[in-house]
Amino acid sequence: MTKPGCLMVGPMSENVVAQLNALFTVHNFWEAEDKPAFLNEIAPTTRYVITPGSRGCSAEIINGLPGLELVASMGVGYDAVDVAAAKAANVRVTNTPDVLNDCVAEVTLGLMLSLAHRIPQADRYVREGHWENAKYPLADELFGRRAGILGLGRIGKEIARRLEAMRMEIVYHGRTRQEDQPYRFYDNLVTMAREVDWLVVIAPKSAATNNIVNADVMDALGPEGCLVNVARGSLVDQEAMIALLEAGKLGGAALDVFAREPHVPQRLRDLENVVLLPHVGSATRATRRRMEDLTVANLRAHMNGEELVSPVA
Ligand code: NAP
Ligand code: 8YV
Repeated sequence: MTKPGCLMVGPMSENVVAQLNALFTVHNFWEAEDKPAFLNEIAPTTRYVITPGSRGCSAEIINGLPGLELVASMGVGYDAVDVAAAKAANVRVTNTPDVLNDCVAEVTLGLMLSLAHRIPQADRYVREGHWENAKYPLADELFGRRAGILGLGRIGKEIARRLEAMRMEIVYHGRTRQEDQPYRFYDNLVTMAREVDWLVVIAPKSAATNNIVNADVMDALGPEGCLVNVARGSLVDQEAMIALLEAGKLGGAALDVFAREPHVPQRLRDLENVVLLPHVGSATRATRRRMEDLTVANLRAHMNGEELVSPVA
């Protein structure tokens, strides 16, 4: 029996490719020079798309493959998949929730400890030999501070647990109060920002969250306040953030995500009161393996006529 076609939008790991080759005829989209012609050519036999979350799946791909049944996206955030186009074409979409919660929460804690204790700068201080001449300046700590979580979802809750272990006070903002949560709820983000020391952003990218952390929110966080973004760059007004950090009106920022990745503006890279990571929230071998396997498990389930493991709503 001939294997159905699966379009791979961007390069994926050997583990994924090996599993896909056993099930499908795999088509590498990123290598095609004439993409519309390529889609045309593979359309008659292609029922599946697999994609790294960062690349997603455009309406052009979805509409260019009339036999498409499922888009399996690797990542919990599926903002790069045109879900409206998929829905209109009766194409299912899956993502990879939960399997990365602990990893992203750990990285968030690492970012916060790094910014408070100035760990990257202190490391540089030793490497560059400055310790021989003078003591390193005093830093700050998480203990006793209040953290406001914007987006107390699957990952937000794991971050909260870890910050509790740091003996921080936790509060949160979202569209709805979660009665089963022990933390104080704020229905207004500016009010929460005014009353916390740290604002941790971990809500999905959407039209509603675009620049949700605007100049007013960051002003309210203030010169002693620290911003942490592990969600998507689009949730923070990056220009306003840089201006406030430069002016000392925002205390610091710890960032895993940016407005135009992988571009990070020079003005941001020049600042001392920031810690910058190249979008590595889920980038460990074990977590990526779990994400990969879940992505393929969804394809396999659909092929076998079973329930999808993790469909998006
Ligand atoms: P989740 O379980 O769906 O939680 C999202 C939270 O955001 C919910 O508590 C939700 O609460 C809140 N939210 C949604 N829309 C909102 C709005 N308009 N205003 C305020 N709050 C809103 O998602 P998750 O699995 O924790 O993942 C969250 C996001 O993290 C992903 O979408 C992804 O973009 C990002 N992420 C980044 C990395 C990385 O590598 N840096 C890794 C994984 C995930 P309400 O429904 O009450 O509003
Ligand atoms: C990855 C992520 O960068 O899951 C997400 O939403 O942002 C990260 O885990 C990426 O999506 C992996 O393809």
